[in-house]
Formats: sequence, C-alpha cells, structure tokens
Amino acid sequence: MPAHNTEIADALDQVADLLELERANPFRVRAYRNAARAIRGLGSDVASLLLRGEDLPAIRGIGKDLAGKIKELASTEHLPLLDELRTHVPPVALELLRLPNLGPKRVKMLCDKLDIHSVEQLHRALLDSRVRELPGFSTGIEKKLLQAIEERPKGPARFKIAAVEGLVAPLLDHLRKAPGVDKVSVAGSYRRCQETVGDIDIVATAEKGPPVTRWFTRYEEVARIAAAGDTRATVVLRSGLQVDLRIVPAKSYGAALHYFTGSKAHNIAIRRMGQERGLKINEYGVFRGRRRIAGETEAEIYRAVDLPFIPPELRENRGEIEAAAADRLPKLVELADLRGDLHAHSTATDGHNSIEEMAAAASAAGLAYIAITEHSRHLAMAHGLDPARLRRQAAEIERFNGGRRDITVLRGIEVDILEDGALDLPDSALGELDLVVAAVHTRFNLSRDKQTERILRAMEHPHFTVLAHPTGRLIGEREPYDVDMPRLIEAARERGCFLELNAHPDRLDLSEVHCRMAKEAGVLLSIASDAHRTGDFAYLRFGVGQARRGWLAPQDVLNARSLRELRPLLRRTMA
Ligand code: DGT
Ligand code: CA
Ligand code: CA
Repeated sequence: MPAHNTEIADALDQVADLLELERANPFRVRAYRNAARAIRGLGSDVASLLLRGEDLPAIRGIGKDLAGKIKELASTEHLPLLDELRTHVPPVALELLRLPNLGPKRVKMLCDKLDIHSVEQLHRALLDSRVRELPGFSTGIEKKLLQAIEERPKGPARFKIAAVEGLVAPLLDHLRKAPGVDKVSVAGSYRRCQETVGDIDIVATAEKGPPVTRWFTRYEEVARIAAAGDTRATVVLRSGLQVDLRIVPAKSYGAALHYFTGSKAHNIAIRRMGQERGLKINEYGVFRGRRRIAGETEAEIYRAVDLPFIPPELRENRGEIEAAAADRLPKLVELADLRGDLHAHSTATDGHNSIEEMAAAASAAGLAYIAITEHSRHLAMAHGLDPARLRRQAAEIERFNGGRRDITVLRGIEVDILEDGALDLPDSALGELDLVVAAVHTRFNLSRDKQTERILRAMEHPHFTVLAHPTGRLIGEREPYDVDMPRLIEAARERGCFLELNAHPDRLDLSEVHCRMAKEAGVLLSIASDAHRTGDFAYLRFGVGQARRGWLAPQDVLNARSLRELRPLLRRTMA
C-alpha cells in the first residue's frame, strides 16, 4: 500500500518528536521536521511519482539517507526506524510533548519519576501537588499545565475562518478607538486566509502601549485575561477564541506585521536571507549592525532581501520565496475577478430562496451569471429533482432570463454520482442543461481504488462538467473520502472538465494543495458558493482566500470567465 504525502509527513514528524525525546542531535531532529513540512506542501503525490519510476522532486535539505527513508515510507507505508524509536518511549510521551512548558526533558522526568501513563494521570498528579516537587518544575508550570489540561476537551481546538470573521471585525472596531492608537491590523493565520485558525494575532501602532493594552483587555467580549503588559496582551474571548495583541511604534509596523503574519517557516527563511546579506531581521525592523535600515512597511522588509512583496496567503515557504526571487509570483485571483457562480440551490430542493431572489442577490453581489444546480432525485432528503421537475424548472429559468438584463441564470443540476459511477439522471435530461455539476453524497467509505474508479466513471459521462466538493470533507467533522486526487485531476485535464473549489466555510473543498496541483495540470477550478440562501454568495470570499493559498490566478478560475468565454468551455467536445 503506497502512502499519501500527509501520512509520510506525519511519520517524519513523529520521528522528529521521538528523536527529540531521546535528546538526539538537534540538526537531525530539524532535518526530519523540514522534510515533513516540505512533503506536506508538495503539489504532487510522492508515492505516485515513485511508482511511475520518477525520482523524488528536489527538496532542499533532504539528503540521501532521508530520501531513502521517504521512499521506504512511500512504497510500504512503513518505517522500521519509527517502530524502533517507539519502543524507547511510552505512548503518552508524545501526547505530553504537546502540552505547554513540557519539552523532552520534563516529559521524561514525568514518565520516569511519577510513572505517568496518561494525561489523566498527569492531571491527578498536578492536583495532588506531586509535579511541582520534581526538579525543573515549579508552581508556575503546575498552574499552566492544569489550565491547559482542563481547557483541553472544550470545543474544537481550531476555529473555522467564518466563525472567526464575525468575532474579529467588532474587535478591530473596538481597538481602532483605543487611546493613541494609529494602525490596527490582523496578522497570523487569519491574515494568511488559512481555513482554520488557532488564535488571532493583532498588530497595532501607538506611541504609548499601556493605554492600548488596558483598552483591549476591557473589551466587553473578554472572558479571561491571560497576560497583559505594556506592549502585549493575550485575552480569551467568551467564544473561547484567544487573541494576542502586540503594540509597536510606527517605525516597526511593517516588521511586526511581517513577523506576526508568519508563517513561521516563511519568517525563518526570510530571516536567513537577511543573514546572508549581513542583516538582522526581527519584529522591530531590519538592522545592519545597530542601524535600522527598514521596518515601517512590509514592502521594505522584502526589499531588504531583494524580493518583491509576497502576498500573505503565499507565505508558507512552499516555493513562494524562490518564485518571488525569479519574479514568477502568480498574480493571485481576487473576489472582484469572479464573474459568476456555478453552484446554487433554490426552494425547489433544499434552498431557502426562489430563483428570482437568488438571481437578484447574485446580481447585487456583482455577478453576471449563476447556475441553479438543484439536487437530483437520489437525494430524497433534499427533495431532489426527477426529469419532469428538472424540465419544468428549466422552462421557468428560460422565462426568467427573457425578462432580465443584469444577470443570466444557467440551467444546471447537482447530480448524484451513484455508487457504481453512474449519474442519477438519464442522459436525455442532463443533455438539455447548460452544465452538470456532479457530486458524491453517499458511500464515503469506499476503498481508495473503488472511490477513484467511481468518480472516474462519472467523469467519462458525456455531460459531466464540474466535480463538486471533490473530497467531501467537512472541516473538523468529516474526513475527506479516500480518493486518488492526482488521477482525478489528470482525468479532468484529459476530458476537458473541471473541479470545484466549494467556498462554503465548512467545506473549502478542494484543499489548497490540490488547488495548486490542478493549476499545475492546467485544470480550471470553479470557485462556487453552493448557496442555499441569498446571503450565501458572501461565501465566495472564503473560496477566493483558499484559491489564493493554492496559487490560483484569474486565468486558472472557470468562473472568472465572462459568460461569453464560459459557454464554449461548458459545451464539452466529447465524441
Ligand atoms: P495559528 O494561530 O495556529 O492558526 O497559526 P499562526 O500562524 O497564526 O501562529 P501563531 O499565532 O502561533 O503565531 C503568529 C505568527 O507569529 C506566526 O505565524 C509566525 C510568528 N511566530 C510565532 N512563533 C515564532 C517563532 O518561534 N519564530 C518565528 N520566526 N516566528 C514566529
Ligand atoms: Ca494565530
Ligand atoms: Ca498567536
């Protein structure tokens, strides 16, 4: 069984954790961590490459020995070194490592001296004051550990971007009114448009910090103040979301924004480029010796290392620095580039608004076309359409188009892909539509081979246009089904069909990595809201954020085409 990139990367990360517990050479630990990160960010499936007899893509910092290990992992899903290392440490050690203030040394101490085998046992030991007695521990650490353990099970560890958006906007409004504050900006994973965020990071400028941190901690939504000082503060909001605030002088704004936007891997790479030029880069500025040579804007930071500005969504050290150096950064797609939306529902199935209402809302959102794509009959729960109802709806849409100039409604369907790869409606019905969006809604648990075959068969269908939410995942709720995405992308390229980037914030499906893979294969993506009510067209901006993380430019996006350019692309040329 070949392994996927994420499995390979997880295994390499585990090796790093275990080596760290053994207090192995830090360079060796770092080599595994870097390799894990590089493989996680790769656009192509390492195992399929190797199977095809191709070599590993050149990844910086992966030497011969490590490359051998990766090959072994990719082909056998197994790494003897990992098994070996696991026998050296109790399983709980890895879990403990993730708690605050616990490095390899203290974890070893807990396991050896207190015979801890579970986090629950550690909790009891903390409550019995047994931990603070150990060398290297203190009541301060005891308190932090207790807090971390007691807060652990509550709610999801990470927040979905849509939930965070609603919390951040009013907080920023509050901060902009703080005494003496000038600029306020969100940084961190939120600014990089990651699909989920761990916490919110905010950078503000002010001459004097203390009045600003005081103002911040008095925000009405604050449930708990975790830390508050003169230039920084951390609070937990009532929703459970943590917010870190940093206050810097105006001359450090760009440097601080850059530092706290991350990602950490990107920062480290930029800092290293600075070092090569004899510069020191930190959150206060860029320094040559003790002289500050840049720091007020992010553009200055990049200029100091001879790079153009790199958009936040790309800052993951996945090749963006090399691309910037070669002046080959993509011009990323923007919300305003979207001309239409190819996936929306109405009251005919499980939507909440009529076709007229949906069209009016889309027009108000600046779109020139939408496709109405109801569920098909197999999805009885959603009151899916049969051929007769579909035909009636198509006639209704034609009447609507006759009376409107501002927006065109395309006749579509979100047809179920049945277990054997057949589509849920007959060719005669599908052939009358402008496009056919097809989706897997059942049997998520098929084997990788069966699931892949199922979808490939559906794609061979002459009327197949777009594969909706291609992996079926629901963030934090349902794992993606197991499918060979490189093969689906290849098939889409051969057959001239498209993949959807479903913009619903619970889905954001395709992932950024697969978006980039599709782009590299020349397969266009449909960034689609999957709107079930008029307000849902606003989801498109989350899709655009994800698309930007996947390096997509307007020309990579199907619905960045005008209707006139779109029509011939929808008319498939299968013999
Ligand atoms: P999150 O909160 O888990 O969704 O992800 P981030 O990226 O927002 O991470 P966070 O909140 O821990 O830190 C914010 C940024 O601060 C991070 O993206 C980069 C920067 N940063 C944090 N720790 C380090 C570090 O040890 N070294 C460097 N160079 N940068 C760091
Ligand atoms: Ca963060
Ligand atoms: Ca943070």
